[in-house]
Amino acid sequence: MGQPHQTLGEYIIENQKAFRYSSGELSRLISSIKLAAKVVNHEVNKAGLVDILGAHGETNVQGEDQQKLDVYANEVFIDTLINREIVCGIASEEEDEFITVKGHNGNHDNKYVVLMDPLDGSSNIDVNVSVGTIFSVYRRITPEGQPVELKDFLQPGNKQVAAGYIIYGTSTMLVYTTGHGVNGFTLNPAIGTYYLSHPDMKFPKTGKIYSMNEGNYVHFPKGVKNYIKYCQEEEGDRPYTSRYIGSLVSDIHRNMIKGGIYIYPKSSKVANGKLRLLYECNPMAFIVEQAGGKASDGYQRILDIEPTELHQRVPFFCGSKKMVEKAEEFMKSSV
Ligand code: P6P
Repeated sequence: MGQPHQTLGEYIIENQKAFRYSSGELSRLISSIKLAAKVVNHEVNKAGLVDILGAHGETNVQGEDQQKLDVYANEVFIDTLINREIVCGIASEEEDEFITVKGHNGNHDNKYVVLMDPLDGSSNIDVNVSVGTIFSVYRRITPEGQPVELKDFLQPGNKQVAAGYIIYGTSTMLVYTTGHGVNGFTLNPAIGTYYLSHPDMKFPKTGKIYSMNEGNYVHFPKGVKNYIKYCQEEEGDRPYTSRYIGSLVSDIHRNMIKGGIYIYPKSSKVANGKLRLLYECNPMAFIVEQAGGKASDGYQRILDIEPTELHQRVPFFCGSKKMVEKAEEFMKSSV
């Protein structure tokens, strides 16, 4: 448990021994992410003032227009991780294939792989709505000393050793877990230091906010349509409030503080949903479960899904435990 107003650096040192592989490498990894987030935050915060808005003119493996800040954030996180000699491989939403990382002496001895969405919600960049970075960390399963392989990245989410997000909002926060609860650190931009502002974050067991893109209603499966009608009925603590800003990190962060459910289901438009399992759903699911919430694909636990592809998509139901369970009831009763 952190001390009030403890800095992130102090927290990492204090909790270093709590981590299974207490060699200090994971601490150095989190510290490198903390640094990269400050650099990206600096650009995000002045995006309106410099020529860094708008599309980069290329598309990523998802076929999505790459915003300039997407590309910039991707480069900053990759360069920072490589320079810290901790990871043997990196996968990113912005990279078609995984990146093999050698140590400065040309070896492949580093123990961790990182998967990330360097700037999630990028469609919000030009309209000044908060965006985020999501990261997921695993210990490699192939022998140290050999080049990293795809199987090191295709591990189920229940094998993650750390996961977190940075939200570039009205303030910049780093929220992460190493399997011992969830803690939130807020950046003081004046001095470039993160302070423990949200110790031991807990997802409310229930809530009154539902978050999804209802513009896709006609394409949704029957179970989702029935759940939406349930949320809108005049009964008990319902109708609920609809809140959706199209930025996964922001929608889930708000719901983790206030209580709520986020749903991005499969539909007749997107057969497996839109969100990627490895660097969006798994890390958010690890965080949400560590805070007492729940995350599934409408039927099975996200963290138990055996990945088959680097950029595979899954339906995503995530948030307050009782709300996810109710949504799952509708999904199961409408097959
Ligand atoms: P839609 C952003 O592109 C993202 O991956 C998530 O951050 C967000 O929740 C979702 O897609 C928004 O998708 O189809 O509602 O615009």
